[in-house]
Amino acid sequence: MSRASISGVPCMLMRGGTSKGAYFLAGDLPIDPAERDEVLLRIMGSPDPGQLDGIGGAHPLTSKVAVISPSAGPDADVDYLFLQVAVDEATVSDRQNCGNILAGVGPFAIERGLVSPGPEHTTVRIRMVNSGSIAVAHIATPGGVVRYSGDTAISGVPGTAAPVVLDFTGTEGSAGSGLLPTGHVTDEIDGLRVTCVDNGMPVVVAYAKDFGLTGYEPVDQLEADDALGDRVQSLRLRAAELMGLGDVRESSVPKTTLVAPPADGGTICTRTFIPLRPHTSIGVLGAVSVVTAILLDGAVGHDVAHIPDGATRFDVEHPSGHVQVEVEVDARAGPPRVRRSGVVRTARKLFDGTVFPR
Ligand code: NQM
Repeated sequence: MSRASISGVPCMLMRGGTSKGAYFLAGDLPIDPAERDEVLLRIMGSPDPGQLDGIGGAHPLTSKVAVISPSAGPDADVDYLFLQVAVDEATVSDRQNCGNILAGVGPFAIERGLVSPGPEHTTVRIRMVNSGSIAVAHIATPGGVVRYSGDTAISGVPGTAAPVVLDFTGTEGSAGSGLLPTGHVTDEIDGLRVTCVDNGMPVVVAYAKDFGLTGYEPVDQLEADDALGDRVQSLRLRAAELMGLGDVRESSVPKTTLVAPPADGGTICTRTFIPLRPHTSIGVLGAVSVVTAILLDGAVGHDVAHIPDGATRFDVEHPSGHVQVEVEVDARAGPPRVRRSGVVRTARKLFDGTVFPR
C-alpha cells in the first residue's frame, strides 16, 4: 500500500453507546478505500497492541471508525459506513455494522451541518452502508442544538446522558444470506447445537454449558482461557462457511454468543466474543440478533429464555449489566420475518479537532 500524503484530518471523537470511535466526513478522507484504510490505520495507531502512536483505545470496542456523507438515496439523510480497525493487525474491515457507534452518527451529522436540527427533536434517517439497512435516530435538539446530557443510563457507561432512540428496519440478512443464513433454525457444528442468525449482525448462538461454562463467568476469566478462544475460533470458522461468509480468519464476523438462563431477572444471559475477545457487554445489533434467534421455536436459547407472552421488549443480560432491545418477529407461517427492531443508547461528543496520521 502506498503511503497517502495527508496531513491533518478533521475528526470528532465520540462515545457511541458502549463503544468509542473516530467520526469523519467522507470528504475529509481519501476516496480510494485502500488509501483511506491506510490513513485510518495510521490515525488509530495500528498495528500495535497498545495503539500508542494513535488515537485508538487498544481494544476492538475503542478502535472504531464512522465515515459519514450526505445520503446518495432518497430514503435516508446520511450514509454511515462503519469500519472496524484491528488493534494488533494492519486490517480495516467493512464487513459488519456497529449499532453502538451508530448512536453518535445522528449527533455528528447535525453538528457537521448535514442535517438541520428541529427546535426540540431531530429525526435522522441513516443508511447503514455496510448492510444497506436503514436506522432512524431520534435526538434531543432543544433550541436547535444537540443535547448530550440527560438522565438515561446504559449498562457499561458511567453516569447518565441524553437518550438516542434507534429504530431499525431491513436489518435481517445484513451479511447477504438472510435471517437464518444456513437455512436452518439449528445446525450441528463441532458436535455442538448452534443457531446461526443475522438480524443486523451475523452471530453464532451456542449454549454456554456445551463449552463447560455456566455462562455467568466474568470477562477476565473468559479472556484468560486460551482453549476457549480456540474452540470459539473453530466453531465460527465452520459456521461461517455454512453461513456463506467464506473464510473469516481476517473478518470481525460472525460473532459468537454463549447463552444461559437469565440470572438477574432478564430474558437471557449472554457472553459474546467479537470475534475472539470477550465483549465487556454485547453489541447492539448483536443483542438484537440473539433475541431474534431465541424468539424462534426450537432455536438455541429458546428453551432457557424467559419470554413473556406477547413481549416485544427484551432484557439481555451481559457481563456489565443489561441492554433492552425491542424485536418483533412474525414466525406464524413460512420462514420467520422481522417486523422491526429498536434500542435506546446514549452518545457523547468527547473531542472535535484535527488528527495527524503518523
Ligand atoms: O452489534 C461490537 C459494539 C459492537 C458492535 C462488536 C455493535 C453491534 O459493542 O451493533 O454495536 O460486536 O464488535 O460496539
